[in-house]
Amino acid sequence: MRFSTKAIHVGQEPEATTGAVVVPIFQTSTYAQPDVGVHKGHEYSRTSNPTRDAYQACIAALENARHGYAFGSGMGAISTIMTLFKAGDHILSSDDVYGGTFRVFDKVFRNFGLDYSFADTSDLDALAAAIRPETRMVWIESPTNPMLKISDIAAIADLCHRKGLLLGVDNTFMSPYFQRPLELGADLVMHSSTKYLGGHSDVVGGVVCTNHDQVAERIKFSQNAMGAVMGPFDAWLTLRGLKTLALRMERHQKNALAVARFLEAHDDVREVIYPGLESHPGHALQARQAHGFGGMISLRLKGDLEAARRFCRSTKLFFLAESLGGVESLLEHPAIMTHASVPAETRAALGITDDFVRLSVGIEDENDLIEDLGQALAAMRHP
Ligand code: P1T
Repeated sequence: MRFSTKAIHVGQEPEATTGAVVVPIFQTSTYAQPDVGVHKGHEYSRTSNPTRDAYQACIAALENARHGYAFGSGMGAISTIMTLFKAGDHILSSDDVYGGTFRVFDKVFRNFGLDYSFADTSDLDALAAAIRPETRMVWIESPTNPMLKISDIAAIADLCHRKGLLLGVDNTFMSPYFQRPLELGADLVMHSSTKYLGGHSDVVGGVVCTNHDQVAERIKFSQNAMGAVMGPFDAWLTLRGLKTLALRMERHQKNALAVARFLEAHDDVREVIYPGLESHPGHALQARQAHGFGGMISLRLKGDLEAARRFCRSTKLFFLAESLGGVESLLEHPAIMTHASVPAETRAALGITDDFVRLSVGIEDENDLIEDLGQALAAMRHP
């Protein structure tokens, strides 16, 4: 079965008792048992739920994984992955990751004795030099949030496996439609399903997929033991989102390329960062390892913080909001919003400056989006 067919059929047989073609929302916490210790496949919804099972089967199939586990948020998924490790273990992470990812590593799991360091994983030598004897996992985003740096997933997987390390990839920005890290050798793939998988900005969730049976056993155990599970209605919404993932991703990308070209030619924009532009340093690598470039664009404006604020509050179709990957276009100011928990010096070193803005390009008409950005740039220049 191919991608778009899997998205609509895997885990989604007509319901056994009624023939309903849509997987029902099994909004139940528990299941009546015919006898003590005898059950019909489900005992308690933290452990398993039929709606969540259907979604997990589908997303695992889309990532070409044997196992998928759904969580109440992307952070819940990442936190559960951390239970694979013990005090003294070291995790080497991309330096440019979502602010909340940095925060949970730095402010939560360090307190439990896990150690973290951060490197530019788009530079294989820098990554190799940062591996320590205690390193157990390399954790990357590619493209990174928000600088959209591209890391060579297959080369990193190779390096990790030679050294006995796991490679985990946060694939949120690509979705499995454009990039399937397990096929490139990664051991774990994770998503904030709040973004492209759900796709409609109406549900928060996270997911972990793997083909590594021992890792899967432990994630499944921790999913139940820690309990950061996705609820049935949220699983249903996300499964519904998956059905149109392929169509939406194509449109996100088409719109993003049009918007990126418009911004690249605009006098009030200093720099446009979009992996689909030939000017992006990771363009060729992205073209090789992925099936597309996605819908996220970062840009540097010609102006200071006040100018960036004026730009951000002047768009009408692009809502000023955190998050990404929904049908509606969003924009945000990473230094003040999504990456405020990253220390100021680190932000400066990464290039998350006051003039830096991130766009999540939605699936509206590209001409309306371009007009909206054009009028906001005019409002920025002429307050
Ligand atoms: O928000 P949540 O579902 O818990 O997922 C966290 C997360 C993990 N990984 C990446 C790459 C992410 O972008 C996110 C969430 N990001 C935003 C809310 C944002 O605006 O960047």
